[in-house]
Amino acid sequence: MPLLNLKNQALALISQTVSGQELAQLRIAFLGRKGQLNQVFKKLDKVNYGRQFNETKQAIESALTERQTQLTGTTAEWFDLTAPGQLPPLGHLHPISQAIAEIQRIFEHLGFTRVRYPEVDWDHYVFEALNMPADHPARDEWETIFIDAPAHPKLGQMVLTTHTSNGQVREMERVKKPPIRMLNLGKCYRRQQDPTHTIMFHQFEGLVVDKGISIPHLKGTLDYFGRQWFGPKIKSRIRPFHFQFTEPSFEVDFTCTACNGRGCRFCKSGWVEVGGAGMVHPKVLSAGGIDPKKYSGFAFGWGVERVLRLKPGLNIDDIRLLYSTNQEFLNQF
Ligand code: FA5
Repeated sequence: MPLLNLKNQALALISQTVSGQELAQLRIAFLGRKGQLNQVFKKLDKVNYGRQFNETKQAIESALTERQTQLTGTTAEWFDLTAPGQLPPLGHLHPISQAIAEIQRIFEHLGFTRVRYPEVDWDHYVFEALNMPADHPARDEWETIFIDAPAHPKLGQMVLTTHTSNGQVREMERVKKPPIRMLNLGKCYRRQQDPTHTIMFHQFEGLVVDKGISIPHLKGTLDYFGRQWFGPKIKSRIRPFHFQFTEPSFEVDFTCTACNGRGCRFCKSGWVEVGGAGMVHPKVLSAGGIDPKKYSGFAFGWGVERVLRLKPGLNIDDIRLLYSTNQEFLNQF
């Protein structure tokens, strides 16, 4: 009976407390070494009341803990000064910006100089000087977006650049005398939209003009880029094609990194195309003021999104994701 009375008394007092301090005092008063529980227990027969003693102690302890939670909302008031702080979320460069920096680094190793030419350029640099005179059917392929502005008397209408090849004649005019080793990397625009095409995309254009430049120089550059970008096992091939501004012209393929060239759902044939290339057409050299009898050159133009989607381990099915605000996708880079 004395233990039961003590328990009831303690629980009643605990339920009336209004602060943590009062609770702490009650804890000492009832459960402390010289507290009431021990005092009462001293006078009792230890063998018969042992179990009841433990039950009383536990009941008072849990009443104290429960009241503590009610009063403060936490079981313990403490603040860990050593806990690491919460970092604010950090952003990073967009995957295309990262790709551009890496492509630039690779070509700088070969002595190429990065240049930038206008995104909105005259018809002359985008078509005319590249051996595509007005009304030439080859112009149809470029899905061009025209600017609604008065035409220049000599340079023609303004267009959003459909390819970075507009930099070829601009670079010849800037450098005037070869050697030229240009990397023109910039935005291009075409009226296209599907999983592998976007209205705005990026191309990187190489142009090398000097004495004695031939196709093996092009193939060597291509292979160097392939090994640096995709890895040492990559293979490349050039296939005959047609561009108005190169002769001969090629399309450039690399082995698919998803299946190592065996052929899969992603590539079908084991090869994936990254862009065009060829030996600079004599008419283009002449348009840039360079004598085609003395000099020759190669050029290539490949898609940044295209080479990025093929990077080992990425295999991006839909490049439109790159220009979405899908954080789950973008945060992976
Ligand atoms: C050209 O644009 C030529 N100017 C390339 C060239 C340069 C040939 C120098 C010879 C000498 P093409 O239209 O095939 O070629 O485009 C080249 C690459 O740009 C494509 O293979 C693809 O990788 C990329 N590309 C083209 N259109 C789009 C698009 N709408 N979205 C994303 N990438 C594109």
